[in-house]
Amino acid sequence: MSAPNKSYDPVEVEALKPEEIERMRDEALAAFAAADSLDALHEAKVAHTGPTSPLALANREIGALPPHAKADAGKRVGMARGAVNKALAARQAELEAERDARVLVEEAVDVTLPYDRVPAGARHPLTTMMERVADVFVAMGYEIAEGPEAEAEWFNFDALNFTPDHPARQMQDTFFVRGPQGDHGESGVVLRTHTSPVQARSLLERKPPVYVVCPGRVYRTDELDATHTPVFHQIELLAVDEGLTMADLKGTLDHMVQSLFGADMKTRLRPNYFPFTEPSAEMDMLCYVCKGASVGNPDRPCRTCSSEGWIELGGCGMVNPRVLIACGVDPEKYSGFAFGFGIERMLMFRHNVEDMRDMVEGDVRFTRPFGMEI
Ligand code: FA5
Repeated sequence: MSAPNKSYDPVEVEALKPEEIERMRDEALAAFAAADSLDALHEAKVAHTGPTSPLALANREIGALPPHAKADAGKRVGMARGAVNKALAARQAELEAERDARVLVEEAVDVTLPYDRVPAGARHPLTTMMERVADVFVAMGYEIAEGPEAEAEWFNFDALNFTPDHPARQMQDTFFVRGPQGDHGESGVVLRTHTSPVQARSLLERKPPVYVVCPGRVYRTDELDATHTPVFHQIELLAVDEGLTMADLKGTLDHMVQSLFGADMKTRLRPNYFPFTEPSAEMDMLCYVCKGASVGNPDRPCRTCSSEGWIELGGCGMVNPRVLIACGVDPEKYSGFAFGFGIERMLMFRHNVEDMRDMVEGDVRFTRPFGMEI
């Protein structure tokens, strides 16, 4: 900044000459008018109104003027700066309005366009049902156990006390993959006909106490019809510990149906035969729709249980001591219970599915109503 100048002549201070101030003002106005974007306007603003702009520098010169000249120069520079700021604000408003109008056009959403027709996937109800059942037992401390679907005949039959001439081994039930091999009769291979071989695998892999639940796919040479499929799913449960009795089995079954179908549910057992359990039973659960009220009551027929009041679930029983021995478990010390049932059948009565074929044909119109449950 110049030192105070007693013999001041404004004309001599170049930066404060009227025509010089006008030139600075006009240059600023022209730069603002030429700015075609907010970024360009910002650059022009810094150049023409910033601390090192010509008008700001001229303004500083005023301070060095003698008092009588200050007012005149100050007025000139002030008017020029006022005009520049006004033009800047006007151009800023103009460019912002242009930007807003452009954004409205560019980001417009046509709400009449068809929605995205690629639906998010959902899991098959058989999968979610199997997990739901398994979760009941995982919550009680059971472990999930697995076994192969192409299973050694020994695990599928022999270890489970199926005698060599048991009808279940015959071709009408079992898909045989490979017959016995070699001179020592190495076990043949079958597609497992039930999840029970996982009982034997679990007992050989673990030391008692054993508490496992095994969901899985099984195969039988059944024709595909409304109530059968050659590939279906079972869930198996095995508990082996000291002092387990049929009462533990019954309590576990009751807990399962109460968890899945409601607190007022119960089960009943009917005598049956399985080679790997002794005694064995068929397990039924109370019909969760009519709760037995349809029995002998023609005015209140129930489609779910055919007015029988009970729905058949599957098989169960106390683990046969011969199975424990085959798997190296001392039957004098340990006892166990097991049960197994079909998931397709459970899905059928739980959701009133009339034809099992709907579950395997892969039509999304069947699975969609089950929703996005995960
Ligand atoms: C068994 O498979 C025994 N392993 C169950 C068991 C486990 C008993 C543990 C004792 C202790 P079963 O052959 O009855 O039992 O079959 C069990 C269930 O599988 C049936 O109740 C039925 O729900 C289902 N099931 C059988 N065959 C088919 C099929 N072709 N299609 C769909 N589900 C089937």
